[in-house]
Amino acid sequence: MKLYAHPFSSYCQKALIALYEHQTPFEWKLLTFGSDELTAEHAALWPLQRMPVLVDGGRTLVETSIIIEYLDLHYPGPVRLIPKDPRAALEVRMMDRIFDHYVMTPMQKCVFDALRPPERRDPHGVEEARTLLDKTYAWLEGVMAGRTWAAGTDFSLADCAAAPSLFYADWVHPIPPQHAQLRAYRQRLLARPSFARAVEEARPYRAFFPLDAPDRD
Ligand SMILES: N[C@@H](CCC(=O)N[C@@H](CS)C(=O)NCC(=O)O)C(=O)O
Repeated sequence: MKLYAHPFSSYCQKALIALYEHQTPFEWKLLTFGSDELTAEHAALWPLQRMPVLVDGGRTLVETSIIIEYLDLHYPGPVRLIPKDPRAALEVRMMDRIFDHYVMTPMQKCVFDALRPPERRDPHGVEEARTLLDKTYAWLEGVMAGRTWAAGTDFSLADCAAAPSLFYADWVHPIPPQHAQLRAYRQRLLARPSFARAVEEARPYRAFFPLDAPDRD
């Protein structure tokens, strides 16, 4: 299997966590500035040019949630990321969607806005993104009060989505101290070996973060 990805990308980390949890070997196709040949391969595989893309033999997979479903189905490892019980799987998929749409998306809005030239920034959109993060943090605080992992007692697809989204969201819009449950969950994610490995692999790229990367984590 080949993974077209970059270690500092939040969605790439989501897929990497699954690969590391499953202990699935794969070949890195590192998409960096100047990797013109790989960039062209990536664009040919996925014209929308979003990362990551997984290639397994003749099959091309895009969208991290689907990539992780595919890995769980075809390369199951010691940890099952989608529960066998369809009712439990529904909760996992719901939490995965919530982290992607309501944490990852507003977090990316703040980051990508900071990459724009000053005259092309969108302060209103960024303010909306920050308001959405506040609402999501408050909701998650209540949900995580009774849970170890995003969907309950077992680590799952939802935690693969939660880890990079909360990691970077806390950098751009800190989780307030009163949300102790959510902050503790973020710390549990950071201590999980699969995510800790992804964070370490991304550390050399922190200088590229367009907002201040805090000197922690
Ligand atoms: N829904 C997609 C999102 C992928 C995505 O947005 N990836 C970002 C990197 S974190 C990307 O490729 N951005 C490039 C761009 O927006 O042009 C997934 O789950 O894979």
